Amino acid sequence: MRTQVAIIGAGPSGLLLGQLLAKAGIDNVILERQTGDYVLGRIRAGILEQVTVDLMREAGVGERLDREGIVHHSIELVFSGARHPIDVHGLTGGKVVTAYGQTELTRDLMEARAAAGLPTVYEAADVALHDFDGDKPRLTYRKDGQTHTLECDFIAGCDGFHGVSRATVKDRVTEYEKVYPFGWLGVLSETPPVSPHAIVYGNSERGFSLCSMRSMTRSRYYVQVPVSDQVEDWSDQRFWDELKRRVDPELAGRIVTGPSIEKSIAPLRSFVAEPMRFGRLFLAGDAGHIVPPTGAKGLNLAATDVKYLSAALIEFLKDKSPHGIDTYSERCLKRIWKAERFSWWLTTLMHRFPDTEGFGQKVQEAELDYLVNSKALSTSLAENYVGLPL
Ligand code: RFL
Ligand code: PHB
Repeated sequence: MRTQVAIIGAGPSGLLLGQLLAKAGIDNVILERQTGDYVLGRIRAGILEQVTVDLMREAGVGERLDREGIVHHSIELVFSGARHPIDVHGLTGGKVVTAYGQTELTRDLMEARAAAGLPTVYEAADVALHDFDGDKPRLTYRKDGQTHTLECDFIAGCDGFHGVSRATVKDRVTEYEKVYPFGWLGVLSETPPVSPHAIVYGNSERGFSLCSMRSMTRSRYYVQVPVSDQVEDWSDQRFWDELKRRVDPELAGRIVTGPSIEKSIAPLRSFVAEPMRFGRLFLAGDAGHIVPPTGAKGLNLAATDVKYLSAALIEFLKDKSPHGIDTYSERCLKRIWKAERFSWWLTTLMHRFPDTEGFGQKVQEAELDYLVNSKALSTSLAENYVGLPL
């Protein structure tokens, strides 16, 4: 088999890239290790920046997102037992974020890909990358007991943090990493969100909490837990009790509880691999970088990588201009490090760190009090939250 761009991974990065390339008349094949259902079963992000929404529209898959996505004009911060709104819309001259689940975005992209007859090989095992330093790269993989070869002009490594792409160039990357001493326990429930107009981020002596949503009837909540905790340690009842203890009493009284339809623990990590280009191999999305979810930046960064990468590949394959691919890594990393900084800062401000104890808590509360009363710091939070300009 031969294609122009071989894409590894059918997560948001790989699917969005495939769609943008196909729209420009560039053929591509996606190899995905898992089944489509497995990919759709992973509950992850929920908040989209305007650039991500615009990119979905540009890819021709914005219709349901425009219809069902819920626009948020503000976020709320809870600390010291009281809630404080941050008017993101007002502070950024009219910018907003949109609540729309990663599952839905992935489903829209998968359906559009299938409808356009674009090839995706699910359950492709042992994907291996070859000859990407020359101009005839290829991938090999196993499927149905046979080994297959996919020849291509370029390889896009969109295979997430645990993928094979970055692992293949491990001795050529510089890795920057910070692992946090806690994780997020997330619960999805078929209950109306506690705050349909804002995402609520909470700092408390018991640890971080987050009240988010997927729709007017579906909620997503998180609490900070020790990394050593197992999902089995957390009954639904224990989760709801803990969440209510971490927010102000008025909000706690409004939380509608119900059975969890998904419950999982995610570790928190900041990670950047530099560079993001190796000859004719490019890393995009979680394959190249991870942010802790506190700033809601992971999927949005993946989308901007893909925006730059699709433009660069189109420029090269259509106009023979190497400028885009030559500057891809540098352009992405500039934006990535700003999002890394923001995600690290918000994580540090909002979570309970085992080693700083009471002193750390007091300093956080002082900074939060300063933040909600300072237009300068509130504006900084707001403009980072909606996404810095490209
Ligand atoms: P993905 O989604 O991990 O997809 C990679 C795909 O590659 C496949 N794969 C392989 N395929 C073939 N061969 C191999 N050897 C392969 N190895 C892996 C995998 O099966 C998979 O299908 O990466 P991608 O596409 O770069 O997308 C990144 C996003 O998924 C991620 O950044 C976000 O989910 C992060 N994130 C959030 N981002 C936001 O922008 N806003 C949010 O509100 C937000 N909330 C979150 C989040 C992530 C979370 N978790 C669980 C980490 C909340 C949470 C709890
Ligand atoms: C989510 O809805 O899953 C979500 C929202 C905001 C975040 C992280 C996750 O910062």
